[in-house]
Amino acid sequence: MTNDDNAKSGAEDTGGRSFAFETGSGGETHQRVAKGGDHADEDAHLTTNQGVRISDNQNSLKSGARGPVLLEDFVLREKLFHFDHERIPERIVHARGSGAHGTFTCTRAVPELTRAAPLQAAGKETPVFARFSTVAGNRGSVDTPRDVRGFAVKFYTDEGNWDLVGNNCPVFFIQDAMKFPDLVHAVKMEADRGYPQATAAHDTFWDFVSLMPESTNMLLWAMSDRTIPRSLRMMEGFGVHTFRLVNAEGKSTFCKFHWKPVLGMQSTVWDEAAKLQGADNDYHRRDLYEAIDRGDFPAWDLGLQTFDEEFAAAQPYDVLDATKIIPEEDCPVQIVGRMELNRNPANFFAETEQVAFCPANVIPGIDFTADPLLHGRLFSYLDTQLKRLGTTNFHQIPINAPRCPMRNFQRDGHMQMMVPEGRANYEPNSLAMGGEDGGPRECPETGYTSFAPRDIGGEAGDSLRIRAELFADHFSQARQFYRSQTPSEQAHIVGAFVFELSKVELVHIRTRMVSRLRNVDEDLARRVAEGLALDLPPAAPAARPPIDMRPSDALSIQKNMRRTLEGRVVGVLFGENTEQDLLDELQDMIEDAGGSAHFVAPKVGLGADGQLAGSPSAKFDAIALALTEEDTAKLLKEGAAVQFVMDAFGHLKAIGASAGSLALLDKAGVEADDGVTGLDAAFIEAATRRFFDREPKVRMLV
Ligand code: HDD
Repeated sequence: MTNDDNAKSGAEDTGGRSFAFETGSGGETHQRVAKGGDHADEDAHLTTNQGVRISDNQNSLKSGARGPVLLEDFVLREKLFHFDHERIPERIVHARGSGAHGTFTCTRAVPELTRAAPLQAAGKETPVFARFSTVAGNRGSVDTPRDVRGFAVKFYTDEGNWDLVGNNCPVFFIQDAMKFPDLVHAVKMEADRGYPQATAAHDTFWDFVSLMPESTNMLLWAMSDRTIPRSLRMMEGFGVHTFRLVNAEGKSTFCKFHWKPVLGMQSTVWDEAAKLQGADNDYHRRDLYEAIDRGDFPAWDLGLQTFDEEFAAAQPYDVLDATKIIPEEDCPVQIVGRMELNRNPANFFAETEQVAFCPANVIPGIDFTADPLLHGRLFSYLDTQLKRLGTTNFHQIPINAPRCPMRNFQRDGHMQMMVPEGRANYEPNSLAMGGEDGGPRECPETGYTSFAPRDIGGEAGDSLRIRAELFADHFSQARQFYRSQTPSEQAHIVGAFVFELSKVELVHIRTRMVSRLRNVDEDLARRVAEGLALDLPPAAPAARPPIDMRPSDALSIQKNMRRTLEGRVVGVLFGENTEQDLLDELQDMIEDAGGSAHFVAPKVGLGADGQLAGSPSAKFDAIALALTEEDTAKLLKEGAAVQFVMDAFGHLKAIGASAGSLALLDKAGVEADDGVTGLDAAFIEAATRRFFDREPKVRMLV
């Protein structure tokens, strides 16, 4: 056998896709991109990392056709060496995430509040990269567990990178960074058994939080529908902490950051989220990617809640306490800009995995307050990148590199990519006087200066391991949150507590948690206890008795939902005998209303986007049954078809049905209501919403 024969026996030639490296266009980030090869192109040859052309990518070098592999095979050794080291440590929290590039456009300049570059002029555009994540699960875990979602945005501003590293809930579990490692240990899989994955529903989490009354407000958020979003595109984001805006005159204003989704907020119901987990591990990642891919760019408005010290001092909570919100009714959110995500990452690892966020990345015009949780974060995020990305030079990775000039005297370190010229690697120096490049100098007028007066909570004082007095009110806002929800949302919160605490094996933990809930709301505690078949325990002692705050409509998802088909998907089930005209008509109606149609059939070859068994209705916002009587008769014997309809009804979705499909509705136990329509305009109208009043028919609510 000749070498040529050998090559042929290894693999078919698939067109020679090879990877040549070139400097990306624009050059600002020195991004290196791989592109497909073309044999005609000189650069298209497969090479080693040393640039040596590879003649055979199928066979290792052997001593004879049946002999051992030779150690001298540098092509094989280099390939395996690189492969063996492809994985880097995952993030200790927020390991599973999805990201996208986009643009932030200022819609209302606020120079009176801040000198931050992106907010100086209406119309000003700033490139961004956003990453959304679950918190507890590992990198390979699923997208739809009940979990808080990370909402991190890197603004590549003219004055440096500004990272707004927030969540989709505006409060946090703990008040002091000292407790973060304990919280994370408790929520992740249990130390001895290595499970459960990606869920808080287990003993150690509830043990910890039931012993930490400060977590109560966040627990209410976590047990609400906020943590089972329908789409990453349909959730709010929050900077959580009180930050400080500083204007050009040095005047400071306190600020909370909000992201409001243009598509409106939308969540799933719990059974739907659980079924999505089985249907598609990548449900949110795919949804984000596909939306951007088809040009349906997700967008959020950036809002500011701004206030002064007088306002802060007048509130019954401490604005430095990250377990508290500032109700929007007391301090309105002013919209100052819009973020649109309009470009998928070209490479998941290079961008979404290697992006490194850090709350300490601020720019002139943005500063910190003395929130003790924030201060721990200012250390932790920089520190973790050394472990994860392996070098202090991680800021040179294209996704992390600023897009404005970056010059200093920091030098060397692992994976140094820059080649600074000359002798100037210290300052002050007078090398310029000798005709050499002396390097950059500090800029007192335009450089970052920390806000000087250390006011609220930041007064210098004795060194004490202590918290401010109002931090001890653990329940007033949890109560406000519960009482601000619709009855259906309250039932979901009760259901979530019952579900999670039912997974807790140690009964004393369940009991302790319910005793805390009595401080929040007696109705909530009683219903959870009933759902657990637990005798109502006495209320836990409260460090500070809760007060009754005014309910806030802004805290409810259902009160703020947008009735629209935009960004929503309708699942259309059809069969062998369905007229193409009907499908075309449905598609037009759905698309005219801003939605998209996903066609499902028992056999994919019928022209469907998905096969029935792999396309449960949990994946869609509404379903249309475009079946003839003959098709329906066959599908009555198909469990997946019956489940398709039963779940859509149970998940409170609109169901549009052709006359021929009615037998399937009956078999699935569908009862007539406003959400069950024909395949007409009424269906399109119904598809813009969920039918929460249907819920008592399909679920035993405690
Ligand atoms: Fe954190 C990652 C959000 C408290 C320490 N955090 C991380 C990410 C988000 C948040 C969105 C993922 C960023 C990405 O996509 O890469 N974290 C929050 C919010 C908090 C918070 C909103 C409370 C208001 N975090 C917090 C504390 C500490 C950390 C108190 C430690 C003292 N967080 C980290 C970390 C991570 C992280 C361990 C893991 C990976 C990373 O930073 O880059 O350093």
